Amino acid sequence: MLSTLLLLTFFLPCCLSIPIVSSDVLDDLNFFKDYFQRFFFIKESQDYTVEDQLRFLQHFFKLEETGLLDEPTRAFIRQPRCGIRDTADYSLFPGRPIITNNPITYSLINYPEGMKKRTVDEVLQKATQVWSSVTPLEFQRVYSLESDIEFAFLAGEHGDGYPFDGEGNILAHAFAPNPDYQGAVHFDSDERWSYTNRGINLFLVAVHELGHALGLEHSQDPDSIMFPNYQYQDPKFFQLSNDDIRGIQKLYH
Ligand code: TQI
Ligand code: CA
Ligand code: ZN
Ligand code: ZN
Repeated sequence: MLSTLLLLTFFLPCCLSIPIVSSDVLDDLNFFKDYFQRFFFIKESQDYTVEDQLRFLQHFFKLEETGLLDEPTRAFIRQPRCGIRDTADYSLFPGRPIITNNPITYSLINYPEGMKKRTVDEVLQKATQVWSSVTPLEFQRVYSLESDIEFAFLAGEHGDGYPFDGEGNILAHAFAPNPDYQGAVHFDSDERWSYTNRGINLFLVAVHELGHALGLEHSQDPDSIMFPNYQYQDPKFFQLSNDDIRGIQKLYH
């Protein structure tokens, strides 16, 4: 029976790349069971003991056949399959540029209309905390022109070749890390910025743009803050997706 299955699985394309449930959520054993079912498509895999399943997988991948969820097996099932595709949806800029200073300093050039200065200050601080909470990074607000990341609210043509476009459409942009230039996050000052669901939520956009400024490109994961679509969610309950965390930790660990 096992050999029939082996044959079947051999004819399956190597990289079906079925997303695996987040490893953090499941313990190793559940992770393995889930992996086995998804990878081998055996509906009746409940009929086999876990030990049989383990031996089967170990045989298939030429690991030592212990029937135990030992370290080599654990490491194996957690690695990206086929070496082609990660389970990740995030992407990085070419050459993987990062900001090498830590703490990273940031400055704020001006404030938007319609929001209290204190709220804006707090929003930016909260946005930096989102990224510092999952990395060794620290952020420090400075009141000088020399900072690693400069935040500003600007309208229309503003001197960097990427003009803003009035209310709507482009909301903001950020420059990928570059050792030769100061990092920057520009917000279109023609948007109605807010800390609520009215207008455009500054916090959500700031988290997204900081992601760019730190080296993340867009993600294909709809739950990611780096997904290229503005979707309001309550900042109070905001959480990075696992994909965001994997992406930023790839750059800063
Ligand atoms: N601004 C784009 C953005 O930041 C500009 C941009 C497109 C960009 N591709 C980029 C910047 C690659 C750096 C690297 O995505 S935007 C959203 C979202 C925008 C969009 O105004 O369209 C957010 C700004 F995700 F909601 F669509 C912020 Cl959060
Ligand atoms: Ca705009
Ligand atoms: Zn700009
Ligand atoms: Zn973006």
